[in-house]
Amino acid sequence: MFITGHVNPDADVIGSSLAIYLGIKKTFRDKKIDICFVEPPKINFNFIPSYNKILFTTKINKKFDLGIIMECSNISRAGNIIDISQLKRIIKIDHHFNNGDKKEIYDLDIVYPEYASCAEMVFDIFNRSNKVKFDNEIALCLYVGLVTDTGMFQWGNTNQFSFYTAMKLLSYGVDPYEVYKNIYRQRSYNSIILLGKVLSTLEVINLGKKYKVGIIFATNEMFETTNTTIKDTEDFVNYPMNVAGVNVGIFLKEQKDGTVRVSLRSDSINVEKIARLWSGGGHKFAAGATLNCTIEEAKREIVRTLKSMF
Ligand SMILES: [Mn+2]
Repeated sequence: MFITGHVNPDADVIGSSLAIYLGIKKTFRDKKIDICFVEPPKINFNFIPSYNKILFTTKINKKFDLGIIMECSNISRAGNIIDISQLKRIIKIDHHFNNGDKKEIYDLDIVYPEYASCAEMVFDIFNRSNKVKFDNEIALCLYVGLVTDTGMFQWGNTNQFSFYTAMKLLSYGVDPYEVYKNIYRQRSYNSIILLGKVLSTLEVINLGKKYKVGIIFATNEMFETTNTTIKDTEDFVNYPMNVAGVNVGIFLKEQKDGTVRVSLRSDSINVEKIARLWSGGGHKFAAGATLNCTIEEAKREIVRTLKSMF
């Protein structure tokens, strides 16, 4: 059996993949499972149980009886780690809207965008199966995905089921403060200095009468002078949203190849639709795209587009 998930893996895809790995390993002891990702995550997830069982590799050549593809709105999001012809059967589990994926390649296509995280989907699947026994390790894997994908139960996707799942997971001994420390209190000194520079670029612009956009950006020069990389900017996009009245937060990152990575957040505007204008995607209130231009041009283009919409 083979498990993989999307490129640039986050805590949800890592945690829910490991929960599946552990759930199946512990239930069917003789099952051989390869859990592989095309690249390592940007932040350290060593504390997630069985994290050391993940193989990070660009290509897998073996064949498998079953492949589970986690959180890929399109199979290409797995980064070509495997060809579907190497998998006899394929299951996909995702809480994002399908993005141009062909349904017929999956034997089971489990996509429910109403779930806040893959972790909750895996919890629900195991819970309904009555076969997999939850324990502290599986619960911790899932809790990590749940807490990060809901922004610590603060984002708009958080719902009753998120809290219900959290309650159940905590009953297996998960310590929320330990998880919080392991995820949110691991910042390097340099990344805080970078944050200061990035925040000083903040600009708030009115869009019509109702909406306000807050924009920040990071240039290659900022990364160089603070000895940081894009990996150090994980949650920067959320900061503009902290300004009173701002409904759209935008973070522009200059990338090494000269393109600009745009992250969009909102609490009231469908930014996924906006990201699509530049062939990007994501969720209704959290999306991203890449623009092939300078930061200044990207900023102008985005503000112009937003102004024309509102
Ligand atoms: Mn997720």
